[in-house]
Amino acid sequence: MADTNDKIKHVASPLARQTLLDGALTAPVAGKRPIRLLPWLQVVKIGGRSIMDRGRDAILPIVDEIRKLLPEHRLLILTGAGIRARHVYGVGLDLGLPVGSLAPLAASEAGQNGHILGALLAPDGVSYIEHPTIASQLAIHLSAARAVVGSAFPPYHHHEFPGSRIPPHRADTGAFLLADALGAAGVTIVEDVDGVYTADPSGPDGKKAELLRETSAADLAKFKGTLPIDTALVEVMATARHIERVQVVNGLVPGRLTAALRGEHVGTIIHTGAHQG
Ligand code: GWN
Ligand code: ATP
Repeated sequence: MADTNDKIKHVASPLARQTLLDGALTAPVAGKRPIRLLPWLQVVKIGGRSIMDRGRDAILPIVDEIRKLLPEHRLLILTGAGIRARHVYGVGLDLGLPVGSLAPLAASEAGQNGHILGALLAPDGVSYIEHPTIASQLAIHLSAARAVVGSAFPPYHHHEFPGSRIPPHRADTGAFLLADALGAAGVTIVEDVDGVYTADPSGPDGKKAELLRETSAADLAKFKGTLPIDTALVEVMATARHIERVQVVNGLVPGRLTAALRGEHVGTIIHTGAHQG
């Protein structure tokens, strides 16, 4: 057989001759900030339990607010899972299902909530788009419409981390991961509380709970007690590449989402680990 090696061109690759496990070796190549793919995009996460489960009283005012925001912003609206996911967790856990089986079951409710919101915004040219479409055709859809709706739940499916029985990467985490990967302009998390409090305002110590107007992922990592956002989001925010802050706002108060998207401080601002420069 003829020796063809001398005809093969060498392709120079800076990472070809070293392990990818040594950060010191990869840093000169991989240490740079990634480009912002959609720097004009605003990501809005709508709570599943906190907003969608409340039905028309909570959903219709938000739909109205989003409709009015369309001329001003280009939006990726992502919905969370709510009560139906909690029910499926209950049934699945009782049966002993692993976390990797529960993750897609819960995720499907986030998608259902997105389909509901997408249907209500259809007269304004807004549609629900699927996870694979978000992954590969978001830009073209946002060229055709001012906003699209999708599921906030990240599709970890059977790859979900087995550290806990309830899937740790839920809708808040999924919305943030997407926004950071896209280099979006901002992330707003819409809940049924004014922001992050020192304790759950609906819990036993609710009367004493104080609103934290401003906090950081580093401080929340040390926070004792419950939060209105996924714990995994706090971890992910620490290593963010683009998104420097997230605002948690009350979607039951008309105008709060609009104000937040205009850059006003109307909820809790959480500073991430990402820095400009
Ligand atoms: O089904 O409501 O997308 O956008 O995580 O996967 O569990 O899927 O397993 O394109 O790919 O239920 O079918 O469902 O919510 O996630 O979608 O209607 O493969 O449009 O088929 O990454 O929507 O769904 O639940 O988001 O969050 O067909 Mo649904 Mo979800 Mo639709 Mo999607 Mo999962 Mo797909 Mo997927 Mo699955
Ligand atoms: P999903 O979209 O995953 O369903 P969600 O965003 O709709 O979630 P929850 O997970 O229910 O909403 O989180 C919001 C709730 O968190 C609030 O209604 C509040 O009672 C509760 N909560 C717990 N701890 C705190 C806290 N420290 N500060 C504010 N709210 C808190």
